[in-house]
Amino acid sequence: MLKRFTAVLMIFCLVFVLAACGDKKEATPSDSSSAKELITVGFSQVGAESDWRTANTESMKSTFSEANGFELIFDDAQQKQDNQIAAIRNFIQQEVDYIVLAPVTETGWDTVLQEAKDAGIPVIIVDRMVDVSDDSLYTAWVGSNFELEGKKAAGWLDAYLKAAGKGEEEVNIVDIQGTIGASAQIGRTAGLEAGVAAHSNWKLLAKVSGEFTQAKGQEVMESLLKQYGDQIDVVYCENDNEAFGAIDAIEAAGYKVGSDGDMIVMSFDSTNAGMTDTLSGKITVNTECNPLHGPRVQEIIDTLQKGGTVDKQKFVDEGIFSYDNSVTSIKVDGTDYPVTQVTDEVIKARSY
Ligand code: GYE
Repeated sequence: MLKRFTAVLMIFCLVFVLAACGDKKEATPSDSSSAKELITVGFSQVGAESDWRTANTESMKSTFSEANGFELIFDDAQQKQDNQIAAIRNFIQQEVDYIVLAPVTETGWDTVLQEAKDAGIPVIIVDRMVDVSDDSLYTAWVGSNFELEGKKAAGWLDAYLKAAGKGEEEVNIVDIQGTIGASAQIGRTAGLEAGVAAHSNWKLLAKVSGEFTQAKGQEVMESLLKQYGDQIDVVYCENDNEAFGAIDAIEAAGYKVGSDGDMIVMSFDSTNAGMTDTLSGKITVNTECNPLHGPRVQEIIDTLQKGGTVDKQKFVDEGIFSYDNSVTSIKVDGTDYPVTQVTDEVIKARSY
């Protein structure tokens, strides 16, 4: 009996010693096994075309840091889908734990996302959407309601013109669109077009892509001014950087922007620089698009890690900011949205 007890005790001690060794091993910071515990995320970013994009990249990089338990493999696709497809294939080869994709345009993803699915790697889509034949090719999407953004902007224009006593006047609009085929372009253009369709006195003179960049926004505006000159009343820019370029072109041509000028500029994103131009009145209205998606994507990954289920699609809440207070609220599809007048405090309270 005593013999048996001694044997059990010895086994118990041995297990204890081994367990202690195991603990010690895990606690050693220099041990390479601790690096393996990082969750590897491959992120294919569109590019660096705008202030919004820079803020988005920063949000992703600061969230998916080693300190937070991640190893981030970041790829800048320079606005080219082919580069994004190559990056995803590379992530698959590296056997990352998750693929995060901010797609440049909506279509053309079926094949490569099928490859990721076959490799068993969950794909999270962020910002713009993908248009795929099979929804199971991605796990979740988080981003903005771009069509709602466009409808809000058109709703603001309607209320603004009415408040200025110009509700019945003929209004000539030019649309400097984003990258054609990107969700942000599709939704914002659609929102404006719905507004034009609902107003017999609104005329869309032209719609041309400014590729979401300042340089292209300026170039496009220069040619629109050559073609239409002072017939233009409203310049609808589908992001802040296009608005910066358009404003430069308008001023260089000798026109004044703003509600007391020759034409008003409408914009999207509400980045810090965009809000500064809204405060000065160069941009009359700025519809917000929030780029801080890092923590939102992390929440999805955290839930998946715990074996939980996530929303297939999640929209972000966003505001609308104006230079003056002639419009304080707008109604879109039966819902009221407040319009906030930009002040120094409003800008200071924001982080991008
Ligand atoms: O509005 C623009 C950027 O997809 C929401 O892309 C994003 C858009 C954003 O280049 O500035």
